Amino acid sequence: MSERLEDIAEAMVKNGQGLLAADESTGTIKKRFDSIGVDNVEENRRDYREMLFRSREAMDNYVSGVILFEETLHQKAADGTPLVDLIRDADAVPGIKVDKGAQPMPGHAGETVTEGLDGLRDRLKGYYDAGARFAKWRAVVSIDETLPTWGAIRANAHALARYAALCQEAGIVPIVEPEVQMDGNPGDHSIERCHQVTAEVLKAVFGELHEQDVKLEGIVLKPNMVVPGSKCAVQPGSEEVAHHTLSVLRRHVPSAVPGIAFLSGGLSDSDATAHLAAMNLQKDLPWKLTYSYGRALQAAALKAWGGKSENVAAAQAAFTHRAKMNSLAAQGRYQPDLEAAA
Ligand code: 5MM
Repeated sequence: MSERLEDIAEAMVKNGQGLLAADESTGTIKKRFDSIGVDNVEENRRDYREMLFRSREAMDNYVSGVILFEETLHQKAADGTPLVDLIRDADAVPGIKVDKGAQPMPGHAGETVTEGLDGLRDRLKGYYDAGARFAKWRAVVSIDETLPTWGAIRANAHALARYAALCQEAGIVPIVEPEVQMDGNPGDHSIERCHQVTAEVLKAVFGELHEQDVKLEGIVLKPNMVVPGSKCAVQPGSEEVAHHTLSVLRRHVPSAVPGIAFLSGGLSDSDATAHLAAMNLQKDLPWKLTYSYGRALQAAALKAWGGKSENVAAAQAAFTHRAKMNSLAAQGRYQPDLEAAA
């Protein structure tokens, strides 16, 4: 594997492949496990993630990299193989979530700022030695009729840029993830409001990246798609989502950025795939458009697994199917009838 930031970033978004976001913190994976009645203990977290990383067809063909939670970066499979080696063996890049979570922002009711900059330079050295070649930091942007405030946008953009600069210094590609929430509170905003807020946020983020001399060729952007809130009465089709999303991205994301890997943000599996496919029908895009999905890649596999070893093959098949559909979407070759055929 090449060590140039540009080459790592290119490898993360290479044609038809995308990222598996498996970096649920211990609290978030508890919610996922609660939904299938599985105890949130280290062994179960290991078994679940090992099951995903041993899905050879998916990992070899559709997954370019995996975002890990710190525990997983250092964890070994049941037979003693480091989980990082399973990822590398599939020619995928191991990555690490380095933020410490979105915390309430003082003086800004209903808004958060992501923490984790203190000591990050030293932590990054350790992550690099453990095999991570990219990192992820997620800023969470609240949205309603009056939020976000400029103060929260600016604080989060500043932190994202400081994180990105530190990553590049350490030889690690930063995934820059500013997430305008789809299923926040109250979550009934229109697609036009999401368009407006996403544009403001990206403008601020790229302004800060520029001011802090972050090399755009060595980042991957992980934004939300431009969609209405999940409780909005009007839910558009994929063509409209693609139109709004591409219009914002074209105005605010420089062409030096090699790739954009969307989050799924609570979209259904099929919507996450269909929206990505609609965008990739455009042929003249300056960046690769792919996926960095957590829920939209894992939900079906999690349900099929249910914590039982006898279900591993079925869960791997479910994961492989979703990864394949999204890979086709990233190439503009997805058709909804492929879902039924499978
Ligand atoms: C996999 O979930 C990630 C970690 O979330 P927590 O820090 O809350 O545990 C999350 O950042 C994820 O990488 C992105 O939101 C994308 O996941 P989705 O499910 O939105 O595609």
